[in-house]
Amino acid sequence: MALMTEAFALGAAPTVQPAARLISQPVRAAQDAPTRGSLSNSAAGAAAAVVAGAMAARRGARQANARPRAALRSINPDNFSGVCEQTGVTLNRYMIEANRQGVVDSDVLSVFNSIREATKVISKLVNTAPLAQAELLGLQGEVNVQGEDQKKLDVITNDVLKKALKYTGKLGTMASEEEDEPVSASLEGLGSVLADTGKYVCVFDPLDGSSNVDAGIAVGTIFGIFSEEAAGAACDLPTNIKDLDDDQVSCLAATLQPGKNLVAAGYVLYSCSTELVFTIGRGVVGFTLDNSIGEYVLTRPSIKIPPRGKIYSCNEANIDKWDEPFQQYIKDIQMGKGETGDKYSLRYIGSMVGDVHRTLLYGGLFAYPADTKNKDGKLRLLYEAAPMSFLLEQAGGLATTGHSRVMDIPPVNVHQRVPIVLGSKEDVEECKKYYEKSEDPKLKERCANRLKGLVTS
Ligand code: AHM
Ligand code: MG
Repeated sequence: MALMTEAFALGAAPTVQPAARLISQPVRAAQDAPTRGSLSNSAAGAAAAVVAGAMAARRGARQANARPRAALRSINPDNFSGVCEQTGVTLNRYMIEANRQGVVDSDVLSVFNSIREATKVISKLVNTAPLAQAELLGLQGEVNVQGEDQKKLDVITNDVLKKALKYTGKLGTMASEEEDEPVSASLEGLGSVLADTGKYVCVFDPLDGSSNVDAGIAVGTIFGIFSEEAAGAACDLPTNIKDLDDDQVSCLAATLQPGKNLVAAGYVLYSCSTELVFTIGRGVVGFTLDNSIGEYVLTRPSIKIPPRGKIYSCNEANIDKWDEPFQQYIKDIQMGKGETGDKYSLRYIGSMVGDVHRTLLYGGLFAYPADTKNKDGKLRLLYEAAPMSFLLEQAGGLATTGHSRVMDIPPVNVHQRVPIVLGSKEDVEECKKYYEKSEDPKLKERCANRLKGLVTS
């Protein structure tokens, strides 16, 4: 659930929806830009220089600690020496081993420590919300930029995660579904702790699926970690950002990265048990929170999604509004007319984390496609679709918009939406064929534009 009162857009396409109130001038200026990326005029050149300067200053301060990225290597818990027979492999132990093997640096280790502690608190809050009643349940009274009601737990969990991440001292920037714009450490009171040390960008949705939370139904936290260094090369700058101040510019440049730049990503599912599932680019692992010792314990050392499933998961109430290829695909697998000849079953919670978790373990497909009302679907690229796509790919699955790999799409807006179809490799490939056959020129154009960094809604 998002709380923002406005999207923080960069260089939108001519057809972009107007959305400017709070951040006003800088954002409007950026939205007025006809396209992004080319930096051909002098204003753009000056803006680029500002960005480059801000980024370089941050990078320069960190140069001494820079370490080369480790060679690909999987972490095998069977090789850990001296694992406690009582606790098994805790998350802390696992990450320390990953650090020893050079798979993650100590900064990522610190960020994971924060996520671990914050999500334990969120798990407790979600579990005890019915007992706390008015303190934790119900609406906060605000409406976000998408016109959605803000839940009390959205606000509280965002705060828990944000503070935990800030105090690591290892993040330069963070972006949350619950914030209007990326939060640079130096823009807020805690800045002095972070400003000179941060080299990672954390994106997160603290309480995804929160419309379910008052009913005690599964919800989750989604997170992704980018390296700020990678932004310099990959972040295509807008043509008109001269009105942004240096911190804002630096934040945006560091935050708007495609999913393929992710260093780590994962989710925590708050359900019958609390499950932390993540990737650090070496496959996918799953931990379960053992409340008796207050630790995440390794329960799934290597998660691989089955290559085929028999379940599809999407809000079928929208079927008449979906893009035609997705409508046809679903109709076919419902009736056993797909490649396998099996009739697929529908399972849908309406909490992405819960639906993706089941898809990951049982196989099949989860989707939130575009529809006539939401031309880019509902789910957010940066902190929902991209982290989940990284995770699914690392588990042997696929994630696509129907047309392109989600991980390849360059975000131009922190809260940009994207259609998504993810799951078992063969199921997603089958679905993709329906899109490839489509002759709809508008659909093709929308899909192609996304890859070029042009958003249409
Ligand atoms: P939220 O971030 O505001 O909670 O919205 C995201 C959620 C996803 O968890 C879920 O997949 C989707 O919204 C469900 O939407 P719908 O109710 O339209 O099916
Ligand atoms: Mg969400």
